[in-house]
This record gives sequence, structure tokens and C-alpha cells, in this order.
Amino acid sequence: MIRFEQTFMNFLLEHQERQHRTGHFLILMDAVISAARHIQYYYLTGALKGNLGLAGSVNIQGEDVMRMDQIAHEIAIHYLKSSGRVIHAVSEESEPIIPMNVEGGRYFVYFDPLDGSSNVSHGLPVGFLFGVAKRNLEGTEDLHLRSGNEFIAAGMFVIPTGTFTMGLKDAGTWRFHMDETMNYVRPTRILLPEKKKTWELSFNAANRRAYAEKVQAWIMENENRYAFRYLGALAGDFHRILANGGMFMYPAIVNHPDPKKNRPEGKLRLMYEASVVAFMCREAGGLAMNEKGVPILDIKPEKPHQRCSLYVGSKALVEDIAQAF
Ligand code: FDP
Repeated sequence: MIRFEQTFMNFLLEHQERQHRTGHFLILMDAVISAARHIQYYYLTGALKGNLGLAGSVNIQGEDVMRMDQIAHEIAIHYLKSSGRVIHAVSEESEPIIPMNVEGGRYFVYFDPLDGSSNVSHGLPVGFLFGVAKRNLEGTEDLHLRSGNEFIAAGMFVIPTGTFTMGLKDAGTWRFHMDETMNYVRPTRILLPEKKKTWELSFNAANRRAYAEKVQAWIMENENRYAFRYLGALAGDFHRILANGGMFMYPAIVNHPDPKKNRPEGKLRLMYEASVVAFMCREAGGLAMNEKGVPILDIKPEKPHQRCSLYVGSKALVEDIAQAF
């Protein structure tokens, strides 16, 4: 007997119908899913086709661009544009904001098409992360960059693992798995576990002496209480935290022996990394803050590629470290 599962699109259709919503968001999400499948395919066959190496250029963040970064960006732009529903997009791979359907579009999409570049040349897990906000339907639209609190949805695909996790505003965080037909199926509601037994800490331990002293002291005091896991790709590391509880952090780098390598604003990008995981975390019962003790979802972006420090995961743990700031 074949076991048939509910697909993501069917799940979303039911959700939209229950809320008496229009079909626009479904059309947008169909584009996002198509892009994710397309990226997944290229990534899976990337080693054989020679697509897992460097592209030979440097991006706006001063990082080497991988060939797969460009492919994933191109794919995402194609589908988002063809949906006709996007006003403009912000991509990690493009310095300027990308105008799409400026007059008729309904959503702003902020995305990183292939996050976790150090894993690319090994074909190991990377993420496609996105946040969605809606245009102002009541008054005049001023096209401002939206904070996480203004998102209506945010999600991440772990590629090529085949999982998709998405938070829907006031409707929870849900996980789906890719089936043999490349459909995302089996909606499962995710709530951060309360029991500390499974909690994990995730951060780049190589940087620890460069963190602020208070952060270092907190780590010294707490690290033996939890398992430590770090993949080096936010989507993969945060996937574990959502399932097991605990905290992912990317603190500000303020004590680097080479001061030029300090990152007082942190490394991760607010709009398409920190806000995306913070949104999913809130819908799963958790919390995200920066090192100034400001909830990530409250931060109003001043520029599209703004960075921020990030502490995200189980509420009690994020609140506890926030006491140390
Ligand atoms: P990467 O730079 O390798 O693309 O900003 C993205 C990110 O990966 C995250 O996905 C990841 O959590 C973090 O940076 C890894 O940074 P480190 O290599 O400094 O640990």
C-alpha cells in the first residue's frame, strides 16, 4: 500500500481558505517552492557538472562568490519575477534592491539563495532562506525595508537534505520533507522542546576569544550543560535547534587579535538571515535577540545588507544570556 501525504501546497491552500485570504500568497509560494526544487537539483548534480567551485568574483560582502551562489540567485530571481506578485526583492547576491512588479506586486521578498558557502565545495547542507512582507494595502506604500515583525511568513530549505521549514504569522512553524516526486509533504508543527535534556549550543567555537568578555564568561559557565553542535550553515544549525531546543549564536567579534577582523555589528545579515530565523523561532515559541538586548524582530533595517549579532532559540536560554549583555 502506498502511503500518501498532504503536500505543502495543499496545506497552504487549506490554511488560506480558513483565513479567507486571496490566492496571491499561494502563487508567490508556488514560485518559492519551484525555485527551491530547481536549486536542489543543481546542487545534487553540482559535483558532477563542476558547479561546486568558485565563480571567480567577489560579492558585496567581500566574499568569494561560488558558482552555485550565482546559479541559485538566478533561479530564485526567475521564479519570483515570473510570479508577478513581488514588488521588489533583496538578495544576498545583489548589492542593489531588485525591482520586479513595482506597480502591481503585493509582496517584498528578502532572501539568501544559498547560505553556508563553506559547505558548498563539499556538497554538504546549505540553506535557501527567505522572508516575506506585504505591501501596505490601506494607505500609500512607501517601499520601506520591513522589520521581521512586519513579515507574514519566513522559511528555509535545507539543501540537499530536502527539508523545508516555514513560519506563518500567528499560525505556527511547520516542517515538510521532500518526497520521491520532489514535493514537500507531511506538515508537522514545530514547537521548541521545554525539556533541557536535548538542548544544544551552536556557535563557531574558533571565535570564542574574540567575543565580548561577558559573552565569553557566559559560555564558560554554561557550555558543559549542553551538547555542542556546529555545521557552519545557519539553516542546518537552526534546524537542529528548532527540533532539540537550545541556542544558536553568532556574537559580535570585538576582541580579534587583528582589529581589522573585528565585526562589532556581528556577521549575519538582518533581513534574510537573522529576521528569518527569528520569525520561525517566535512561531515555534522561542526568542531571538541581538547583543544590545533588542529583539531581532523589532530591528528596523536601515540598509538591505545590514548585519547584526544573533542569539536565537529557547526563550529561557536567550533571556539568560541577555542578562549578561
Ligand atoms: P557562510 O558565511 O559560510 O555563507 O552568513 C552566512 C553563514 O555562512 C551562515 O550560514 C553560518 O551560520 C555562518 O555564516 C558561518 O560563519 P563562520 O564560518 O564564521 O562560522
